[in-house]
Amino acid sequence: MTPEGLERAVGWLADARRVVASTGAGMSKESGIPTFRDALEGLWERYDPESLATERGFRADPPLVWSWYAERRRQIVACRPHAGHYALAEMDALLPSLVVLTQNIDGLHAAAGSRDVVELHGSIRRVKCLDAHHPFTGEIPDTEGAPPPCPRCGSPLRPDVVWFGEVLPEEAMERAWILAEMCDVMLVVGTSGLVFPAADIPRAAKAAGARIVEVNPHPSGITPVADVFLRGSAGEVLPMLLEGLKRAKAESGGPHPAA
Ligand code: BV8
Repeated sequence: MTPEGLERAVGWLADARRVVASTGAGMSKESGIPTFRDALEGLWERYDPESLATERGFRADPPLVWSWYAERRRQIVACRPHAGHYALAEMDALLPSLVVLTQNIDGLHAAAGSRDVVELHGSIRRVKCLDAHHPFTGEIPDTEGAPPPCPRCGSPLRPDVVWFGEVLPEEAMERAWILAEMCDVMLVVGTSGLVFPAADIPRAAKAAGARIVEVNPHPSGITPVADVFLRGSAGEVLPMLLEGLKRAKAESGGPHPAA
């Protein structure tokens, strides 16, 4: 990452009226949550997430998929946001408008204090039933084996996440496309840009004239449309962007322009 690249990104953020952060699994890696590109470990190493994270996979073996999510949920609820999550949350007060669009299901952006988070792929912290999508309001049973039945209709409970082959939440996607059209800067953090339609959102923002700033230790499917590629991890780069933004706002003196 060059100092010039960082300064250019800070300048765009400081001048922006509307900023959108678009985050993927790499955003949570430093909180201890493996990414999808990381090979599954232990019991799960012989499974492919794309086969487990599907309705077909669940119907074929409900106990296997329910147990996989129970294991991931246990892992995730023990994890905490890292400096990158907190830096993004602190930007809320420095920017006229900041919305976080996340592919992550771990809830760490909200836990760090980000006030406007759109969960494109749902949340592992919620469950619903398979056949009627009745929301389950109790404490999620931390059980292995067969998924518990929905108290309302008896259909097996499943995680309230978007599986491969399932459409994303309509309201979330409508908002995401509008934000992509309207934002001045999109900060794309920790995504390989391989899963759609989420991967199309930065491309839509670019086509609408937004500056694309990418944060990733490696090039990704988004890098070709990035105006600045900040090579590095979320936990190291986002705090640097925050410090630069604080300096720029102090130098400009004035409050940020209304969104
Ligand atoms: C859809 C929730 C319409 C579940 C997830 C066949 C049939 C149906 C659809 C398709 C099909 N073939 C293709 C599709 C489309 C499919 C798709 O895109 N497939 C891909 C594999 C090609 N999409 C869908 O199915 C979507 N729905 O299209 O519906 C439809 C309906 C019916 C029929 C046709 C169409 C639904 C997609 C959502 C799936 N659910 N998650 C769960 O988590 O269990 S996806 C899941 O994987 C994540 O949410 C995330 O979106 C994705 C992983 O991507 P990333 O987040 O980018 O993470 P990844 O591991 O890939 O990369 C990590 C990055 O971080 C790397 O770049 C790395 O360098 C970087 N990194 C590492 N460390 C750090 C870091 N960055 C910063 N800091 C660090 N420290």
